[in-house]
Amino acid sequence: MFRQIARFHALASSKHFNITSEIKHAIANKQPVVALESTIISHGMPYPQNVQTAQAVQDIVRSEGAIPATIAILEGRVHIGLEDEVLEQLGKMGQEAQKTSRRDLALVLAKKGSGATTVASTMILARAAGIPVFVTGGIGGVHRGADQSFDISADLTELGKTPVAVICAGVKSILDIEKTLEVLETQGVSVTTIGESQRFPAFYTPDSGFDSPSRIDNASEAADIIYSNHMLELDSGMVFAVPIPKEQAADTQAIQQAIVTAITEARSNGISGKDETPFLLKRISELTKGESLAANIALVKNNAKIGAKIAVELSKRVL
Ligand code: PSU
Ligand code: MN
Repeated sequence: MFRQIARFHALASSKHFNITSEIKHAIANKQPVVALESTIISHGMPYPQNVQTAQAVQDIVRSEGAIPATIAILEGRVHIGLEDEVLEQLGKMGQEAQKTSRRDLALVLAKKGSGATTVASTMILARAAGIPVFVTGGIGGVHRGADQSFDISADLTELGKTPVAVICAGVKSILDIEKTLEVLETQGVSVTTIGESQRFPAFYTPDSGFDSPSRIDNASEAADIIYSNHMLELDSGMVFAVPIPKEQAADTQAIQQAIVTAITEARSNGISGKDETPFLLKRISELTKGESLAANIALVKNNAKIGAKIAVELSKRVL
């Protein structure tokens, strides 16, 4: 008998979780639900575009027939599904909110704190709640210069051990994409580009210059792969990379230039660790006069559309 993954684990039924009744009902009835992270709201984009984008993403998920489940930690409780006021609050807090990855989860909960969840921690909490599909903008990866700094995102190791499918626009070229793909292979994470191109996308732009380990045409094939992963009880995550549509992609040269400048600034200002990704995103947006932000918003919406379709397809297969 296949493991039933679209179900609450004991943890999610505890007092530490606050799951909206709509989401609870959907999971219990094996209806499609899409998990969404909150660091992208607090640290990934400026206010008010962050809140507007989060809301638009939720609407897109609904229009495709799935239920959005945005995840964050509020006053020591895990919230799955956020009220509009809470989303607004989180968006306004911006970088004041605590960026909460795997290592931070226990601390934030124990101190009854609040925090925005990263890809890694959103995967952990989505899994506990029985949500197998998660949409975001981009995942963390191996930072450039990691041979010296050892800065490799906890997203990658989480993908190696938590069975949630992450739909993203690839990995930003502020990171070392080639090494990121290598680490994902080491972690046993299946990486698949959805669409015509064999290339793994680079977030703001559709082609990173590196081939994706595999390629499929549509959401239905993605659901087949997720289903097989669960059937085999591999317990590892999956990356589905959706290239940003060409019309919405940023100008490659302008982005490259901005990335080089932003990385140089980060180094000379001693910015590293968990502060590096938010700093780079903000500076690249400033340096490209909002062009990167526009691309970021467009790609998240595009991912939401495909991710919701995947959740709908997956719900047709018995989980
Ligand atoms: N990439 C983006 N936007 C983001 C992030 C990554 O384009 O907001 C966030 C995600 O929450 C991701 C985290 O999980 O940054 C990775 O941070 P780090 O590199 O510190 O692990
Ligand atoms: Mn890091």
